[in-house]
Amino acid sequence: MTTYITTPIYYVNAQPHLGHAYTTIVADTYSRFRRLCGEKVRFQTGTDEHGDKIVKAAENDHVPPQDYVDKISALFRQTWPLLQVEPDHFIRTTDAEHVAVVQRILQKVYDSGDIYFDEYTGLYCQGCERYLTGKELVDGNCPDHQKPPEEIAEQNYFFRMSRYQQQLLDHIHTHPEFITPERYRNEVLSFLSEPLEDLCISRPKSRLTWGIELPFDDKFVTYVWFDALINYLTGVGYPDGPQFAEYWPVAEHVIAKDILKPHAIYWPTMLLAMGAPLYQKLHVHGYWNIDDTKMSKSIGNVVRPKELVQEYGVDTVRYFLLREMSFGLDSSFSSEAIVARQNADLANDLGNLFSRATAMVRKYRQGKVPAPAQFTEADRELVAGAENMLRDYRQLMAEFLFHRGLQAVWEFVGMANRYIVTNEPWALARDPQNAPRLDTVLYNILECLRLLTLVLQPVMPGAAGRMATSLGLAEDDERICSLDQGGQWNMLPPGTELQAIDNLFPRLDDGGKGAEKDAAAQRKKEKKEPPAVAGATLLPYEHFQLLDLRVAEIVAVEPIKKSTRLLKLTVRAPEERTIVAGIAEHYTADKLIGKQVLIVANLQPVKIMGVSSQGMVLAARTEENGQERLVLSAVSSPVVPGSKVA
Ligand code: ME8
Repeated sequence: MTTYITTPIYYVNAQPHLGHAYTTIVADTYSRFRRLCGEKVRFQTGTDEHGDKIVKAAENDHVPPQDYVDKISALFRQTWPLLQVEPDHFIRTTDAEHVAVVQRILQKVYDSGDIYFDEYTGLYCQGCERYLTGKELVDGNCPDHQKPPEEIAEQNYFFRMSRYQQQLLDHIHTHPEFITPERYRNEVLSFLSEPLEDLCISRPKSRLTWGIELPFDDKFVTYVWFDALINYLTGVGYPDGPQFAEYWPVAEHVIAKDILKPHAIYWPTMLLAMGAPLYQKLHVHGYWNIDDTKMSKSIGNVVRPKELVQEYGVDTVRYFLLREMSFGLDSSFSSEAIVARQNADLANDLGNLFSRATAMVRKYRQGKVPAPAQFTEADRELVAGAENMLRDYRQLMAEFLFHRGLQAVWEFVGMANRYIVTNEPWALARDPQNAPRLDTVLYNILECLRLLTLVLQPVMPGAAGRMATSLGLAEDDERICSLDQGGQWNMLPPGTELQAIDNLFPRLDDGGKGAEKDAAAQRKKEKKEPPAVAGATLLPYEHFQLLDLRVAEIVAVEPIKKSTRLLKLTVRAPEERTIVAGIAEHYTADKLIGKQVLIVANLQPVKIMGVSSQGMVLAARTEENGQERLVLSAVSSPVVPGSKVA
């Protein structure tokens, strides 16, 4: 199997920012994921260097266009290594081979009669570099650039786009995966429900010279979109390079919603006209806003990838962007959000699991991977949890649902943390008779770490490399680089020596700045909208999302010695865990067994009266006749234990 994945080629009229970084990290992660699946991958990005906008930017910079595009294109090229983005090819539309391919295609489409000369009067938006239809305007303005378009009348060449409308519609109907997520497919279908106009594909040299000359009329240059889209073909050696046949039929493009129309309408109709197969998939994502505001130079809130990496480190940046944005929807970036993810998901959940587990192996087994003995039910559950995670991860990452793929991974991180708590290696270590059990428990925890290293490779290649080193594995070891070779249990060779590494994800201290800012923002917000419940603090939705609330079924109840208030509950959610609850004065064991209650499932375990409690049961606290009463939470009809509450 092969994969060809591309990003848009970015305009060189602006320096790389968070939006460019996101799309390119997505494409890089996907290409690494496909490699992890054993596929041959080609990943291409690059720069779009022709057109009005670029000429204006060069003028502002007081340099000739060629010098200007060389400078900004280099900035893009230099940014990707900082983000551990490793494209196989970086294309520029000023590359001689690209110019030749564009001219070849223009001539072909012209010869077949799909390009004609005509006079046109239209509404031209400089920002979009295209004519807008009256329908697209909002209050007379371009909706993206908030400016009225100029009315321009000129003679130009046109591509008979309308001729391919029906063929494109048929293709979209018969290939539901052609444009995803579905909302964008629907947007394109709605656009195609009206007759398509032909596309103006030239600019007279009297107005613009910085472009690719039309091969059949030297008084015109090519419209920048017709030139730019063809980069995807040039990059794989169109029309007869050896890579073209291999990669073009499996091409997948990643873009944001701003350039949906050129990619979903112009591009496939161009391909139909030149007789080339259509690309396979178009993956469309939403926009990053900054603190809920549109990112823009004039507001001065543009986030630069280099600064992000300097502040948070590349692994955190990559993880945050992929985890935080639901692919297809808009998302808001803030430093509070990235710090919260670093501290909760990376430092607490994953980092602690790693340091705790490896420290125990060093302490109890001189830092060597022990050989496992017989598996118990708890071990088999852990293995089943890993298998579920691997299955979900594979499917979700393949579908570009990165945020959900990572959620599945973090559920497994939680499971591994709970496995440590329930199996208490420190207690096993006290009695040499438990040595085989301790070996097994430690081995299983190390296998969790290895599988986490494997699945996190595409997302955080740097951190995964350090995780591999700590497990005593080479960075290119198949057990952490191949889902097929490494995606099973029992792969870590006993006897392997662990290596000491620095703390994987140190907690970020924001010096209280975040808290202060939060409080200030909170006060501002509260002025606008009073809390729903007097005295309650309003939580940002993201904080609520950090809670893992689940339905748990109580399967056993034991009193806790010397306590009149506490009960030790064994619950299934769906795996068994112990929770200590202060409900002994309100419920007897027979009233509790079989009851389904709501729990917080991702609290850090705490020891209460010598019992490790892994979660919290939710209950209402009321007062009756001056007496406190606790009433357990419940669901209105029975559900599968472990069901998520949201
Ligand atoms: O449109 N959030 O180039 P461009 C998320 N040259 N992604 C964003 C973003 C944001 N706020 N802002 C930009 C062009 N992007 C053409 C493309 S392709 C043949 C020609 C990302 O520099 C996103 O991928 O304006 C978007 O589609 C792209 O940058 C636009 O880049």
